Amino acid sequence: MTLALSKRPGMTLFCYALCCRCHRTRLAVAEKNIAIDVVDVDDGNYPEDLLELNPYQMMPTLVDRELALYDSRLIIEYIDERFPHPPLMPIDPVARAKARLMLYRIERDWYCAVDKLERGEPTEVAEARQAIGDGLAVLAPMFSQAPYFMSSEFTIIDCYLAPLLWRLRHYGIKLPKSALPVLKYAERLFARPAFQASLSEQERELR
Ligand SMILES: N[C@@H](CCC(=O)N[C@@H](CS)C(=O)NCC(=O)O)C(=O)O
Repeated sequence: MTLALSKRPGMTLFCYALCCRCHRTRLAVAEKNIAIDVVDVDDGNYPEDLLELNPYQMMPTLVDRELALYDSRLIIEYIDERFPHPPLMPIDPVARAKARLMLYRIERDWYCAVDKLERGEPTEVAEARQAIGDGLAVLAPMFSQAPYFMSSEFTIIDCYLAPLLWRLRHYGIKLPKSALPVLKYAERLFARPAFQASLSEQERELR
């Protein structure tokens, strides 16, 4: 007998093992170092009541007692507000707006390209590979200005970038030599204990 979701004692995050939006959510949770049950629902292995709680049947989905939350961005923002330390969002309103704009751009330009890499026609796949590679190369100088993306501390933007960078080789994206700062930045992210803790077994095997 499975436990009804709303009766689960703590928080549960339902994820796919290889989805990069699930990965960014697992990473935010790992950075907060909170006790949370992460459940893989690959192969349509959803608990029945999850289907009732999430009309879109998309992962990730977070269940925290009576709250069922879907959409990785909403989940990450909720986790950041419920567990404020260490903060993932800047405090100042202008800096927060800039961070949100950057998240919007990463989602629109790169995560949507990842969707095409995973499910698109061959021409779309080639275009998506090119878009991510060129985009990272253009931004390369920004990755050497601070240990994290434009910040001395790890932020929500790093949560979004890390899953993409972990998958570059898997997606066949080669960066030019001029993008070396991006690769160095990626190694700094991958070395974080929280990043290592965020990886599913299948993700670990991607590299
Ligand atoms: N905007 C949503 C999109 C989530 C999404 O597209 N999830 C995919 C996996 S990457 C999904 O669950 N697709 C339905 C399915 O595979 O059954 C988010 O950021 O969480």
